Amino acid sequence: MTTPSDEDERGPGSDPVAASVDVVLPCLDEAEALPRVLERIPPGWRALVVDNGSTDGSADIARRLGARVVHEARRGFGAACHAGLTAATADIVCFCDCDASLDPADLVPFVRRVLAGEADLVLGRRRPRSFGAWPAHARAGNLALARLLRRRTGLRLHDLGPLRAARREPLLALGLTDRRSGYPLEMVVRAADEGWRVAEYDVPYLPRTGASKVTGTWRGTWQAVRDMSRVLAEPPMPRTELPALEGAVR
Ligand SMILES: Nc1nc2c(ncn2[C@@H]2O[C@H](COP(=O)(O)OP(=O)(O)O)[C@@H](O)[C@H]2O)c(=O)[nH]1
Ligand SMILES: [Mg+2]
Repeated sequence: MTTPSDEDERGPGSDPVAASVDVVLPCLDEAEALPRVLERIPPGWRALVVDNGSTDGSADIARRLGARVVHEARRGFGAACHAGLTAATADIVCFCDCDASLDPADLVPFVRRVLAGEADLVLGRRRPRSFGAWPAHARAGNLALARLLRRRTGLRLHDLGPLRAARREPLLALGLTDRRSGYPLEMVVRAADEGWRVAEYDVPYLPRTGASKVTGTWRGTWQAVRDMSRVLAEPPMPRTELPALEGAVR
């Protein structure tokens, strides 16, 4: 597990990494946050905004700001993420929420790590910068989940954050099936079952812009708990043939 000490690796002004990178941005009514998120996409990377029937003009704003817009009729965080992954064409695919709580420029060191062949999946550990950035119940739930994940997979992660990077083809080959709130957890569980090296970087977490669709509501939280419990209850998938991997975070 790594905590970056090189602050200058961050920010859109730094060397953007010579690789093809698509950033998948699940979006449900994020008109207010979109401009701030899209202006932080590192130069040369492509933004894929996955719109799930927003009614606030998010899709038009994203298009006007130069993003490619993918439409996904089926509601759900996982449905949006997976539609983005399926539509992506780059070697590396990143994921970032579209609510301005996370900075896509923080993905630069993640991508470097994947390109260097040092990790197969890199996750951002959310570090709140202010009181209220992360509701207490969401934070506690996430910590409990990290413990359950450790028991199930051996991975010692602190968070199951939405800021991520991995290679596109192996990600698709994980065959993720959850299309709701279990998707981020299923990605990590299946990656662990396949012997992927999973790394974690600290990233600042800011109060979101606009209203929460998932953990900021009781219904969203309840659904997330149900979806994630289902993922953890699934028996491990038979491991596919992979080259020997060393240095997994276990
Ligand atoms: N496309 C799509 N995006 C969603 C859906 N639910 C949530 N999102 C997006 O997923 C991201 C995370 O949702 P958010 O409301 O911030 O969840 P929270 O961080 O748990 O409060 C945001 O960018 C949302 O717009 C959905 O059903 N479809
Ligand atoms: Mg959020």
